[in-house]
Amino acid sequence: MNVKRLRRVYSKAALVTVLSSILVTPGCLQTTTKSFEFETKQQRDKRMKWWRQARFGMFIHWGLYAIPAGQWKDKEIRGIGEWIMNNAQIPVAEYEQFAKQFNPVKFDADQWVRIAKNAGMKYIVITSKHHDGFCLWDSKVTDYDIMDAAPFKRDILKELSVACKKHGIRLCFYHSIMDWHHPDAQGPHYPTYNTGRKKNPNFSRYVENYMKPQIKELITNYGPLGVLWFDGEWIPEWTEPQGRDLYSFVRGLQGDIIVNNRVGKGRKGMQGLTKEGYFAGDFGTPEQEIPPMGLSGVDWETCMTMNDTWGFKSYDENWKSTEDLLRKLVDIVSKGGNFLLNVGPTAEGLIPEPSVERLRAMGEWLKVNGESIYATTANPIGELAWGRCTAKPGKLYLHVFDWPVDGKLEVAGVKDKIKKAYLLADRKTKLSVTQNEDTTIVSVPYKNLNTIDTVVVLEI
Ligand code: H79
Repeated sequence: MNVKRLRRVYSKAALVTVLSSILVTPGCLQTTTKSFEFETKQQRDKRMKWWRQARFGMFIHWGLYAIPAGQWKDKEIRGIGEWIMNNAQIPVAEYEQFAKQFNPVKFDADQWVRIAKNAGMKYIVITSKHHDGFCLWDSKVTDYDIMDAAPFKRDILKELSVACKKHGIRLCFYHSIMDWHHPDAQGPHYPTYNTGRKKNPNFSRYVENYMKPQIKELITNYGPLGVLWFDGEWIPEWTEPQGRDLYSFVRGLQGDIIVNNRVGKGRKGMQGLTKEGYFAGDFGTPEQEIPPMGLSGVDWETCMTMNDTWGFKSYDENWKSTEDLLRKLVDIVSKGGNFLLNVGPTAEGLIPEPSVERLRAMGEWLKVNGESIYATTANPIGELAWGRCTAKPGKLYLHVFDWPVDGKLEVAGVKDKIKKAYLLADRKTKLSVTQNEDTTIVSVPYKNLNTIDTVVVLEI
């Protein structure tokens, strides 16, 4: 949220507080959905608390597109796998046929959640419905879902909600506003569903009679949810007032839910942060990128793929290394953001092995160094040539990517007196520190404990 919007919300909050004390009893105020937009900073901080502490989540893109897996009529289709219906210009009636083949017998919700948990992830965002319109839960307003159209006949989201509760992971849903299947949405825009120009005149009927009832099902039958993560909001049919209305609708169904900024029209392209002015949504959503600098007082989350697709593609082997992924997590957290890292399970229901391996390795590092990630805040001391910095009250965590060959770690920008220094992975060994006006030198062992990121803790 930007400063202007904050001010506006505060002044509205003050006004509502005054009015409500005059006009209505506190009990009545809670029943109006509109009041949610007028929360105080304290109320907002309370609502955002778990999310700001979590820092690391799993994105899951799963749906019918896992069946073609990037291939259509013996041709490899360029682009992200979950866009194949649009990119290969597949007619609705033909794409629907995939539903009859969707039988992911190896799907094990408990195992997926354990993979996320062992990776050190605190929440899962799964595609309840992507742009192709196919629904992974038993929806009462359509037959185009896992229970009615597919042989699998198991409610995937229900099984995940049970497993998430069991393992203490927050369940969240990605939900596409754009819908290439629905006749009142982008279905008739075939052959290019994502035209950017055509408008379906019946779109508000889709919103009121289909999308909102579905969102109500998701929140009431699968909640409480952590986040509703909207997408596909760039279609010309969607407007900011509709976004605000949807935001209020969602918060009205679950007061403490968190909603991303793609609910309305506030996002700045793929950089994802929210534009100046009054826009709905609680956090910015950079996609496949990390903002170049820290952004204090702004909530944001970078979402990213491990290879070059969100939905499974059988021939995409362009995996980022564990080193790259882990340093990206640290870079994001040092700038005050969250990292939502994607997996694209196969049509059989398996998370690809290269993803599992990388997640396991990230989890191992986090088991030792998690204190320097969870519930930390952005770097308070300025850029560091050899790595990154995260902070907690009384502590600085120096994430050393490039270990000093001479054993002298130079740290500029520390104003406070350092009381104690040690490696997070070896708390017993005290490190000696010499402190001048602007530069601090920490004497570290000649060899690092971890070649990807060894964390030095300074207690101040
Ligand atoms: O679900 C994954 C992708 O399928 C989806 N978002 C992630 C999380 C995605 N949708 N679109 N894209 C990725 C790329 C398309 C970007 C564009 Fe635009 C849409 C270019 C023009 C319209 C958004 C709005 C970016 C710039 C303006």
